[in-house]
Amino acid sequence: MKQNNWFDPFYIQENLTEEETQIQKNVRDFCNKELRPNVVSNNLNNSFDKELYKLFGSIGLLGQTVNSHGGAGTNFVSYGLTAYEIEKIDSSYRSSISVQSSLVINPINSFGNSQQKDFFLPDLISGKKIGSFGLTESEAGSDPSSMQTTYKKLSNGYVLNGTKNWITNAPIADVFIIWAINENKNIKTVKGFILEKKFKGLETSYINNKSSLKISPTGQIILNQVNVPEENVLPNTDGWKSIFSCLNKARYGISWGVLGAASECWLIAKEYSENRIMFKKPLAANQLIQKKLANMQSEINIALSACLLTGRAIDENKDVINAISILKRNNCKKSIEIARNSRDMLGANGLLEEYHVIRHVMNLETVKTYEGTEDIHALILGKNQTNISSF
Ligand code: TGC
Ligand code: FAD
Repeated sequence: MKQNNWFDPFYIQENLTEEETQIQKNVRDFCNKELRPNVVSNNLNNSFDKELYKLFGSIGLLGQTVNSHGGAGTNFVSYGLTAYEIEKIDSSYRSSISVQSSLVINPINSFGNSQQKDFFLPDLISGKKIGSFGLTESEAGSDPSSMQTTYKKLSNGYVLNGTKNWITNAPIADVFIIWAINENKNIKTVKGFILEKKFKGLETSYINNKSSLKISPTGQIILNQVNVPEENVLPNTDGWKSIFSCLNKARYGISWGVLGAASECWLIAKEYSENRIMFKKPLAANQLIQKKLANMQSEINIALSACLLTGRAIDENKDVINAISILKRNNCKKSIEIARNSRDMLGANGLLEEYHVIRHVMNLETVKTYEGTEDIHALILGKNQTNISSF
């Protein structure tokens, strides 16, 4: 009988297809070669090189589940494994891929017409163009239905006004998916628009001084009387459902991704505690330390198993709306706990950037917040269980 492995007790690797295993290995090799060497200095300098998008595109990491316009056409388990490997390095890089794939390429592919797909998808999938997704506003975070960004119908298109806040890639994007409501508040429709950087009246700004997700550029999108031609409206959206369907895909990727960050922290803490001598023996010889390691091993592996089951269900076209809220909520919560405990096990050294753990702790504060906070996902699950909305 094969000996049970402490790192993979539930035989997750054996439950992957050859193609999934190969994709995971390719992404891991890419990350170690291209991302890992500079991650500490990039984080310290808030530095993101836009050219990275072309590299992501060149190995099929953008819109990877799309099987046209240059997309790799992989399944959703492979997309999850990609997020897991990338977030081992830094949540910012996973965010770059999540936003471009789930929140920009996906809505154009799902709700766009063939001209829009032919025009926008090849450049977004190859990484020649960078995308952003504008839903949140200063007064509309957990409750996006309170948004104030409006569209007004003109004879030959629309005019948009408003400000989107806390938007990943806003300062560096070429393409902006913008969600807006009718300026006539009696008409309750929300529409999606594809804007381009060159549109008159569209401006962006950086949010400076973030202590978290520092490599990822975040900012505002300011829309001042922006004229948007009819051909830039996403024609096949179904109101809020369409917006949430994009979030579902991003939340699924995040659920795998945070386990990558947690896994890194776990292994760093394990190695450190095996080598650090205190009270004349390795830290790892103490029961309290071993309990922490056991908790990390358990939470990560249980969560990974649930991610794999969910990925398989998505690939079988099943509704996974509850699974995604459970995973987004649980995996972020457990991952930040693991990162904080790892930081604690490294003592003062855990505060140093070069040990990587403190960066993951800080990043996970963002990941826990965006795409529905822990409590918002609890309320979504509560609503679905009881049929009573608390919102
Ligand atoms: P509610 O009445 O619940 O729903 C309105 C309509 O939408 C449907 N729906 C969904 N459909 C598909 N998937 C889902 N997950 C869905 N959730 C809801 C629902 O059935 C309904 O359809 P219908 O036909 O009955 O009209 O709407 P609500 O206003 O009560 O919603 C409340 C709530 C809390 C669920 C929602 O507003 C929410 O999820 N808030 C969290 C906001 C959020 O996640 N924002 C994310 C912004 S993007 C971002 O953060 C990107 S970070 C990316 C990165 O850098 O990685
Ligand atoms: P709030 O909604 O003000 O919530 C504050 C607190 O109140 C939270 O703890 C929340 O759980 C709690 N709360 C809220 N409502 C309730 C309730 N009914 N009951 C109990 N507790 C409640 N958005 C985009 O559209 N596109 C992006 O690309 C994007 N990128 C982001 C990148 C970063 C780095 C960050 C930090 C955010 C990003 N966001 C983006 C925005 C993100 O989705 C929002 O921050 C998130 O939805 C939470 O909204 P908020 O910050 O306004 O918090």
